[in-house]
Amino acid sequence: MMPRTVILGVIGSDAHVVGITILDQALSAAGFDVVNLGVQTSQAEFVDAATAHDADAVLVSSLYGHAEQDCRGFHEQLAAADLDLPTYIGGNLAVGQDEWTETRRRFERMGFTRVFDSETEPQEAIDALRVDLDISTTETDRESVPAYT
Ligand code: B12
Repeated sequence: MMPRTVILGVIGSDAHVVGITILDQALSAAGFDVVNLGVQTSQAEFVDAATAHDADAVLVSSLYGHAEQDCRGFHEQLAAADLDLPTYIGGNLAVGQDEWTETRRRFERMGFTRVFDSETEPQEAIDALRVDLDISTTETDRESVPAYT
């Protein structure tokens, strides 16, 4: 099986690095090729890296509360670059007192394939990638996350 390449980074002016460091380690240990763009990554940098590395998925992190602004137009940029791949976003995405369900829906409407909250364990993202990228595992592993419809 060819290793799958995932682009990982913290979008916008956000400088919170601990979350993506942990995700990078967990994804690498699980066999993914991780291109870690680090903190304060622009939309264009995500798009360019996904193109350059022929990426299988893009994982966006945002902790500081400006995820919605920072991601506006992101999926249009991906489409303009002819990139059709799963996009995940995670971290601290809620604005004010928003319900999580509402927050998740908002980011799904923006085009993200999956939306994760700040309680997310790296294994959840790994399980989701295995489903979305059709990476075969045992049936038991597959049951831990629902297929995206
Ligand atoms: C440490 C910290 C800082 C440090 C960051 C140091 C560094 N270089 O990383 C410093 C002091 C610099 C900082 C600054 C600021 N911070 Co700060 N910070 C934190 C704090 C205390 C911990 C973050 C952390 O490292 N957590 C540990 C890691 C392991 O967890 P994590 O980041 O949540 O990541 C996990 C999950 O979220 C998830 N995940 C994250 N991304 C993704 C992506 C995908 C695709 C998936 C699947 C999962 C996933 O998986 C990760 C691993 O389990 C949090 C509060 C908190 N307890 O979360 C506030 C917090 C994130 N900060 C906050 C704020 C407001 C700021 C500042 C704006 C403060 C200011 N006014 O200056 C600045 C922003 C500066 C900037 N440009 O980014 C707020 C954000 C509020 C919001 N989102 O609504 C928080 C929540 C504190 C609060 N309660 O108010 N901060």
